[in-house]
Amino acid sequence: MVQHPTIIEIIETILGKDMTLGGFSAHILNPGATNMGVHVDYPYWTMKPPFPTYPIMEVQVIWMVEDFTEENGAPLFTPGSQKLCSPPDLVHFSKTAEKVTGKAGSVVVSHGLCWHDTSVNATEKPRVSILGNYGPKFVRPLEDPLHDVRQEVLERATPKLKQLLGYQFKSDLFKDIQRIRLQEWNR
Ligand SMILES: O=C(O)CCC(=O)C(=O)O
Repeated sequence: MVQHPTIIEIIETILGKDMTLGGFSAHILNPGATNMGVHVDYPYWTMKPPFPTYPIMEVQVIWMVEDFTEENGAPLFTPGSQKLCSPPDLVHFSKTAEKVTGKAGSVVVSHGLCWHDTSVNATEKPRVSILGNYGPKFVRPLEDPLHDVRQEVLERATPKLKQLLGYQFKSDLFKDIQRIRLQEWNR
């Protein structure tokens, strides 16, 4: 899922070809779950505003594991708020946010600076999403995507998957890359 070709094409257009995966997780809104709180995504919430317009620091992908409806906690976004480069304004958000509904298998691709929240799950069933966070390689990922990856998975991983997992930053390899770079620069 993390290397779905259409999604990768969109993200690479925004972040550049050498982006990496900052996190990949399931998000479950159980029946009765209230909204998570309006936010911008990592790493913007660690930074002091005004946030930079460029380079773009994060793109979030929300996979709808089931239908997202008006009632089951579909996310809310304020269109265009990424251009404000500011933390969310709750009053502005409450007046402008729009619920994003869709069929299972649909994907929301959002700029990390776009103000968003989840809504209330007023149904009897959990609402599940899978979240992919992609960022430029110079942003320290919140999770270590390589942590749980078994060796045999790495051995059959595509170059793109290795790149997404930050394989080049594995300490022993990283040293080799740094050494080669240094040689190239000194040539
Ligand atoms: O699960 C969702 O609908 C969105 C969650 C989200 O936006 C987040 O965790 O940043």
